[in-house]
Amino acid sequence: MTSSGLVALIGRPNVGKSTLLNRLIGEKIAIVSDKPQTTRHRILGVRTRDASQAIFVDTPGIHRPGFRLNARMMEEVYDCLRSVDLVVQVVDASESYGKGEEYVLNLIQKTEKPTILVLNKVDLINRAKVLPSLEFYNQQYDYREMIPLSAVKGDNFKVLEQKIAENLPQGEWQYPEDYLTNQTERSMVSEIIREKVLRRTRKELPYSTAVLVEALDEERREQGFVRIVASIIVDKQSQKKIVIGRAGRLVKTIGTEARLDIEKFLQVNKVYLDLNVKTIPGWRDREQLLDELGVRSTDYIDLGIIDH
Ligand SMILES: Nc1nc2c(ncn2[C@@H]2O[C@H](COP(=O)(O)OP(=O)(O)OP(=O)(O)O)[C@@H](O)[C@H]2O)c(=O)[nH]1
Ligand SMILES: [Mg+2]
Repeated sequence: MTSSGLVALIGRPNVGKSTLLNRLIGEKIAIVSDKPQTTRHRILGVRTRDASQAIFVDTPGIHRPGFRLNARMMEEVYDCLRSVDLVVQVVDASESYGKGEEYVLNLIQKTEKPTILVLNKVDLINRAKVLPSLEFYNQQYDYREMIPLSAVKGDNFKVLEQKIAENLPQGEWQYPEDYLTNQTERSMVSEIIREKVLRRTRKELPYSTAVLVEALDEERREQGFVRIVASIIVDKQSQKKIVIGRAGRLVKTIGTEARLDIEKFLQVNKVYLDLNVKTIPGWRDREQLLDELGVRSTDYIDLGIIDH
C-alpha cells in the first residue's frame, strides 16, 4: 500500500524552512539566506522513498504584510495551510518565544491540522534548553511529534523523515518517482541570482529586490552554452547604485557567483549572463509586475488578524 500527501513547512521568517526542504529533498531547490523573508512564493519539493511520497510545500515565513508583495506572500501561506494533509511547524530553538511565534501557533490551533513540531537550530543552543522548550510547546497544541534537530548538521533527520512518512494518508502517488520540484528552470535561475543579491547586500535592499529573467536562450545548449538575460529590479535609484557598486564591482561579483551556480544547475559548460540593474519605483505594489515575477495571487483567506 502506498501513501502520499501534501506537507506544509510553516514558521516565522528565517527559522530554516527552506534549508530543511533542501535536506529532505536531497537537492538544493529553494534558496537560503540569513535575511528573513527570503522565500517569496510556495515551492513544491517531492520526496519519494519506499512506498511513500511526501509533497512538501515550502512557504514564505509568516510575517506582517506591509506591501502588496507581502500580502501575497501571506496569502500563499494561508492557502497552503488549508489544503495540506500534514503541517511541519518549524521554530528556531535559538530565538526566544515571542509575538511572531504566538501568531504562527494561533494559525495552527485554528486549522487543527495534524502537525509535527520541529525545534530547529539546536546546534546553536545548550542541550539543557531543549527539554523546557519542548515542554512549552507540548502545552500549546496536541502535536503528532516533537523533534529537536539541526537542518544544517542533519542531527535527528532520520527521525523526522520517518515520522513524516508515518503521518501521510494512504493513497496513490501524485507524481512520478523521480519528480523533484515544480519550479521551472527560469524561476530557479531567477532565484539563484536573487540569492546572490541577498547574500551580498544588507539593510532594506534584500526586501527591495526582485529578479526577472528576460531571456534564456537555449539555441546552443547542446554544445553546452546558454545565454541568459536578467534584470535585478530595485525600488530606488540609490539602491541601484548600491547593487552596481563602485566601478560595477558588486554586480559583477553577484553575476559571477550566480553564473557558477547556474552552470551547475543547468549542467552546462558555460553560461553567458547578461545582468542589468533597473529601478522600478513601487514594484512591490504593482500587481502586473508581481504576476510577471511569479508571485502568485490567490483568493484572500482571512484566518485571523496579522498583528505582530
Ligand atoms: N546554525 C543553524 N543555522 C541554520 C539551521 N537551519 C537553517 N539555518 C540558517 O538560518 C538561515 C535561514 O535559513 P532559511 O532556510 O533561509 O530560513 P527560512 O525559514 O526558509 O526563511 P524565509 O524564507 O525567510 O522564511 C540561513 O542562514 C540558514 O543557513 C540550523 O539548523 N542551524
Ligand atoms: Mg525560505
